[in-house]
Amino acid sequence: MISIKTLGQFIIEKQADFPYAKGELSRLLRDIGIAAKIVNREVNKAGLVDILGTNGDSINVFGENQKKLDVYADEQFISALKSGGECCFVASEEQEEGVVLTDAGISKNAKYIVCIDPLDGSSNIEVNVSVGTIFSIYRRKSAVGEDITEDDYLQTGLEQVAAGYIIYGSSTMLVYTTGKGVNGFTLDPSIGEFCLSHPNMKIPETGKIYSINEGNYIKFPQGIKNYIKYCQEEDKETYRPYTSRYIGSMVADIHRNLLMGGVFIYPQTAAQPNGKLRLMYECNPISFIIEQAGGKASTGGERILELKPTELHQRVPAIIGSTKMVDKVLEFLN
Ligand code: P6P
Repeated sequence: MISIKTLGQFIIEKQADFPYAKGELSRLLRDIGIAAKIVNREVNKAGLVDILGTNGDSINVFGENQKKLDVYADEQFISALKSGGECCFVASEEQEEGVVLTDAGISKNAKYIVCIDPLDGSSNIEVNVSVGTIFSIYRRKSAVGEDITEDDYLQTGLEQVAAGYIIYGSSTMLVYTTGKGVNGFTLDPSIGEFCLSHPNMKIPETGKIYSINEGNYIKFPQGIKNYIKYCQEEDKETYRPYTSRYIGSMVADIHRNLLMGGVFIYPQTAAQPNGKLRLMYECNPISFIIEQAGGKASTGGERILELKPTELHQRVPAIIGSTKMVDKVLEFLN
């Protein structure tokens, strides 16, 4: 008889890892899990109901047409965090400014900050390709009752209390870390619970998959061009040529590389000197997870988790994955 361990049971069990924990982080993770199940329900039937297409003429902070599911996912996560009462401030890709929740009464004593990309890769929804949610959790610096300041939500990735992603794919999984390893849970729709399916996830120290949008090849720094050529050379000893796999949905590319080994690269270009991916709710949480799984995450110049953020929606170049593959990319860059 296989024993099922639900996300809720696991969170409570692991609460013992934090001697001073009073359950707030456990409840916060539970709230995120609830919103994930609601978003999953809509993502899974996106083709069936009028929830595709853009949300009227509303655009997000980057001038991109917000798809209805982007807006829906944003609303669901913020609503779950507000009603859960453990989060005092949410920074979302879909919101130009952060959302203060302490005015919502029950959250006035909340001590956690959440940075979230509610539905990353949403342009893939209409073609039925996996999309994801990425979240990062910090402890507020200011005292309960004080106003939320930039110091609360512009913290380095090293200060994350927890981070995770949900991948809405052939199955829906929630993968998260609290700094004591990485664990993956698969949603069992028949009981509506995320069940532990991938305990203590570790990324292979090397691999044979490189993930990069080679359509941008001519704009890449020379070191990245040289690395791509390196991946394509014949060399039995290092299992080259590698396989190129790029979905265009960060959570899906990262999840595959976490399981099989590989390196995901979104470098800077002349047009995008800081790359495309956002630090606070894409690269920091993913880097925390990958480092906790034994991998590496660099901008090409420095460790992503050590970056001191200056803006909520700032972008950073990203080289994330199996340690030996990231090191090889850094060799070509430096
Ligand atoms: P490109 C999706 O829009 C996203 O933010 C990530 O999920 C993904 O890795 C990247 O952008 C894809 O960008 O420029 O290759 O289409």
